[in-house]
Amino acid sequence: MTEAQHIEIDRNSLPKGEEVRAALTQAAAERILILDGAMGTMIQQLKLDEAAYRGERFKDWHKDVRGNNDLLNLTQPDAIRAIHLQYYLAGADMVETNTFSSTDIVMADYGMQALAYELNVEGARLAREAAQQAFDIDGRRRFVAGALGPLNKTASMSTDVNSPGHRAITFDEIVKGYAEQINGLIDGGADLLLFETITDTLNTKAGIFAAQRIFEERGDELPVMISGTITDLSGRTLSGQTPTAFWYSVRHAKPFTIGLNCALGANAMRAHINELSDVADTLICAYPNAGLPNEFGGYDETPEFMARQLEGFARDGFLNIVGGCCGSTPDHIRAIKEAVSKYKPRKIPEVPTFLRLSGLEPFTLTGDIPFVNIGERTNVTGSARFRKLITAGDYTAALEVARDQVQNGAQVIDINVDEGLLDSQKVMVEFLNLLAAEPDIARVPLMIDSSKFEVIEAGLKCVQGKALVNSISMKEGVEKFLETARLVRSYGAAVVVMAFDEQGQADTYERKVEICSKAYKLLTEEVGFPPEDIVFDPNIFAVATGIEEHVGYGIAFIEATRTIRQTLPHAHISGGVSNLSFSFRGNEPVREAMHSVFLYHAIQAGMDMGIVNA
Ligand code: THG
Repeated sequence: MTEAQHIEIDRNSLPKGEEVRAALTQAAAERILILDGAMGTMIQQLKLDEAAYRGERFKDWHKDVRGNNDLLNLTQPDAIRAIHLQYYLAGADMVETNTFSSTDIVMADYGMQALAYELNVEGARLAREAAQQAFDIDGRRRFVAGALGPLNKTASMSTDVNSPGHRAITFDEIVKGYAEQINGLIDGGADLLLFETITDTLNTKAGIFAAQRIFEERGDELPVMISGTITDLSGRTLSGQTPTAFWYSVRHAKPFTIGLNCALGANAMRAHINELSDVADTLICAYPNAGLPNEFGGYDETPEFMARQLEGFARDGFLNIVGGCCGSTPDHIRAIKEAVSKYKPRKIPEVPTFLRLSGLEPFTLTGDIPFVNIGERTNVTGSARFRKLITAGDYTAALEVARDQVQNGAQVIDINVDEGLLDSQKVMVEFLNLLAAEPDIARVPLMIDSSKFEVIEAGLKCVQGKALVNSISMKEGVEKFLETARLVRSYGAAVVVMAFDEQGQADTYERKVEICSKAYKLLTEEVGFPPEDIVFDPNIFAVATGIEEHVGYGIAFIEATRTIRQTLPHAHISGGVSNLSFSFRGNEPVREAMHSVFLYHAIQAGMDMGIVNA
């Protein structure tokens, strides 16, 4: 039989997330935990031929399957279980399931997309069985980490050199693929999930999105480990992020560990683990390769050598969980365990509560930064030039507008393509995908701006960094507000909240403060939104319009800013500064003078961000 098989699941017997988390947290407080070594290296040593990969069930399969290591969960289960057992007995507290490529997305290479769920169930079951065998031998509890690999397609990079905006896969397709994989892993008895060898952070953000949805559906949240890959000596991920930028992008998953694996040996990985160890307020997990590949594609670091390097990590306090990737074997794991066992595990540092955003590089709004310049020019409603370029489809020149702003000191850029004559959702996606291919622009975090939440959501599905959403509000009621805020959080973004409710935009001091206070309470208490990720916009309106009621608008904003900063801890204040001088359009010197005076007072009152002409 070659079709996907029906699988019986006894859900009551599956691990419970809360119990696993408590047990792991306690163990990790006592010692450095040990992860297993490479599965691929061990499989290679078995020298299995095409017939062995196929087994009886796939003997007539229409494609070659040698090299499809995950298929061995079905065709050579005893061999896979035996490898897991070897690692457990070598000292691993935790092994990774043999499911690195078990999504419909990757399995399509073999025409085996229909097997994805089954591969994961069986992969997790084999590791579970090995954990039981190990327990029967020595009475020690072992854990099963459901391994989710990086995929063979990427959501944030183009595979077509002639078309930098092209994408071979969408965020939604990745969510679907990982969701099926996660359900399989959990049904097979995985204790936790491990996103590993991450080359594209956006793929993993889709994976996190899928995991959260499944945890909610199943009513049980498993610990999640996240392990990126620094591809080479550039010190960046394949998709171009620095380690800290990567951490900021995935921190919303509240991962049990963050760390790195693969690509580099321990020596070359050291500085990057050190960086994560300093910034991450969660456990650190490192599992490097046994050195860099030699000319035959093999790995040369001996167990003793690798163990000595990793001992240095432990001595310097970088480690909570350690293991090996390509080239490592049970002997390596035994030596690593022995080497790190004399050291205390890393203590999770207290990190200050700052707004932390990222593009390819991190942006941290520390107390040393008085004001964040958000570039206003990549907005079709705010720049005639940008509107003309976008409507004409001249994205190359439109990208220059973005680049100019970054060069002129914009620390974030606001992107808005809300134009009545355009399909703004489509344009947002096209523009962001092109922008992602420009490292000198994409290094800064993005503010995704639209009055339509569908456009914002489409934008969030294109950015690997931690973005700012501009904006949400209570103008369509509290329920809609909570719903959009939850979604923003699932995508890992921070949020601008406009002082706007069902009665309209707040124009007085009292209304501004009242609406922002209510929104703050809802976000922090109902949604669990981190207060430092909330940016209030108490509405900058045009002054000196000749209309009597507009006279107090500037002061109302400034005084509301002062009160909000004093009463709503860690929240920020932003606003569209150029709105102020709308009645002087065309008269740049007057506008600039007005903005300077306004900002002078508003910044003193606590305005710490602004959409400005950079
Ligand atoms: N709050 C939030 N988001 C916002 C605003 C806000 N987004 C849009 C806007 N307001 C902020 N952005 C701009 C951008 C440009 C101008 C004003 C606000 C502007 N442009 C010139 C003009 O129209 O005269 C430039 C004209 C041109 O070059 O064509 O003034 O308040 N959250």
